[in-house]
Amino acid sequence: MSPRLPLVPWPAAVEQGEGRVGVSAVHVVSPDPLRWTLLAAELLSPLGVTVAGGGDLEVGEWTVVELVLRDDEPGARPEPEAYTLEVRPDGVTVVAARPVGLLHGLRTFAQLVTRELTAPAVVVHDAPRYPWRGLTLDVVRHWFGPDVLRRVVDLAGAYKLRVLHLHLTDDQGWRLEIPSRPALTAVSGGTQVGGPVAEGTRGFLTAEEFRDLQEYAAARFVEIVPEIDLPGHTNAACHALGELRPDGQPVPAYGGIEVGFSRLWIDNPATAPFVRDVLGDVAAMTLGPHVHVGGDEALSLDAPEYAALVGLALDAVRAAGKTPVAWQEAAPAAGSGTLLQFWDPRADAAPFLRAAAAGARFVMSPASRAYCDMKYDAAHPIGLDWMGYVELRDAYDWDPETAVPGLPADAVEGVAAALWTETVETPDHLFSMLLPRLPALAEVAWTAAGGRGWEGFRDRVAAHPRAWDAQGWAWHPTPQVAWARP
Ligand code: TNX
Repeated sequence: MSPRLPLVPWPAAVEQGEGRVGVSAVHVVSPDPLRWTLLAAELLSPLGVTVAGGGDLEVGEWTVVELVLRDDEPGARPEPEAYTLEVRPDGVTVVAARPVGLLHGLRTFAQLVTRELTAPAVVVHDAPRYPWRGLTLDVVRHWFGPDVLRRVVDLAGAYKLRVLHLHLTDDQGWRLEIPSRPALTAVSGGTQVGGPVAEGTRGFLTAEEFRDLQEYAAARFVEIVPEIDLPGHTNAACHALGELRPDGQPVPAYGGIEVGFSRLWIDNPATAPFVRDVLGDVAAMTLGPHVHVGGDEALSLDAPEYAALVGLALDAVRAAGKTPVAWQEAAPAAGSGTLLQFWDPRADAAPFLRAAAAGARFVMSPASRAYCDMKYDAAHPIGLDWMGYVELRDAYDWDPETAVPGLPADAVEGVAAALWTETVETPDHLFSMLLPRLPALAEVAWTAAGGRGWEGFRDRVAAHPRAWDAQGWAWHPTPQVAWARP
């Protein structure tokens, strides 16, 4: 172990070498120079590195960063995201079987660049523990538009996350244009907690903006997973479409932060066409393989009606050719090919064990660890505290395999941080709730339990604010870390 290198998440294997390389100007040599030079510049220019690529190799001051795709390497790791990064006094090489591995290698390299624009000689062999490494972001309670969402993709990517799950519908608003039900955004697109969204903002993603955002994310190997939350959390839908109500009358808009009061009705003839059309439209607009159907906190439904409505949603997603994801409450309706997102550790585990036995897999977001909307401590001005406080060490010091007692380890698909935005009103609020907890959760998801530890993480993350400041990402200086001087 080389605890001095400020790498987060900590790699599978690190061998420190002799000497350093100067990286004030690098020339990227790669299979697709335009694409890789731009990606390298995005990571390295904010640190002060000059990045060039393509054309004839320049001599002199330029350090070569060579990216090599080698899918036939004998003895290559079978893991699809694996990479090898070699930093030598005479240059830098990343080798990977797939493009995502090349980008991971570049991201690791970027974390080695010092203020003096050098990097230490090192060989890193790396691959993640879990494939699902995600962030769940609520853009309903407070609206964050495409520009902020692209910055969130950059942050997620910097810590090698693969999934940005957007919570797009809730009681307070509807944030994605739906071709078959334009009233959803026409009526409920501009409301949020406390009233209307900021003047001059639309309050939702058009189909085109959603596509552009997914393409931006996909170019950085991040999948956008849209969530349409059913059958609870549906006040905005029932505000836009009175037909969803038993009396056919639309409900008023809702700007508070209570949960559990809104719902759909299985015996209303408008319900099934609504669920099928909306999820069919969303699936058709989604580039990635997953669609999240919510299913949480439907507190005013009895179990049979809840199961029928969730079953309808899961079937609609499957019929549209996607893999459904749902919150843990959907466990009784979930089987093989369904992903369940665990969030409330107070719940009885028995339904989760049955769902796992039926073939469901789990994304771990226990609120006591992964909820970045909990306050860091009692004095923190932003956040909720219904699950207590989540200090940095709480976010770090846990194992996804034991999050649900009795769940088989091989039922764990991965880990997702979550940021609900009832009290998160500005981009600075948003980033400072994620930093530094998101890097902690990214390491939980990436690094094997035996390969990491709190003291090491605490010391490594201390050097990261230089990159956060360079990107303009606000962060919370928790006293649990001796932050490097600015
Ligand atoms: C629970 S977590 C919710 C959200 C709230 C969050 C606040 C989950 C699946 N549902 O509706 O925003 O708590 O922490």
